[in-house]
Amino acid sequence: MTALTLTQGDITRVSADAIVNAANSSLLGGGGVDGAIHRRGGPAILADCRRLRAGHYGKGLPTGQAVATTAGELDARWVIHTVGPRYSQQEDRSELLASCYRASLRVADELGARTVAFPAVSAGIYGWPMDDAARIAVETVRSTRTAVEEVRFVLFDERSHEAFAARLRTTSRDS
Ligand code: AR6
Repeated sequence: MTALTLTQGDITRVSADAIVNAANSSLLGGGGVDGAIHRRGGPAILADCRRLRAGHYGKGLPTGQAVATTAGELDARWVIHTVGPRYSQQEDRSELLASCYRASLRVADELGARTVAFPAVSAGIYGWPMDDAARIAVETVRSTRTAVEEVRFVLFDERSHEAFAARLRTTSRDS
């Protein structure tokens, strides 16, 4: 069974087999956690992303999908880039957000990653309400079959850490 753990802090300081990036379709960097990962991980990550754009992902990485690159100078073997949906009040995009977690774990399994660190995908610049983002993250990881032994949610601040902690307390293991 996969252990779900929580840490408050900067995901670029975490040690894990794979660190998940809340990227955008371009794969060419941005703000938030994406900017932090490229800054601390160094240019090797962007070089890999450019290769992906020149090859299979010429049109970019679609929302809800995931792809791996080197982790550069981060304390990890891979960065798994996933593209979360922008929050919309008009349209329910929860399935796309759940897909980010499933697709990232699928890539992690393909790589043989045993420990994977996730940020709160879509809950920053893409505007997803934190409590709902936490619910989708926890429910999806709990219900996904994976060989990953530990999924660690790394939350930047106390408020997001508490949202995930509350969700871990209330979501039953077999949901
Ligand atoms: N470690 C952990 N969590 C972080 C860090 C960090 N170093 N930095 C920010 N967060 P966001 P999104 C939290 O905006 O909403 C980028 O420009 C942050 O507080 O990084 O999926 C991309 O290129 C929030 O709770 O990602 C896309 O264009 C969570 O990580 C767009 O932003 C996600 O916030 C993606 O937006």
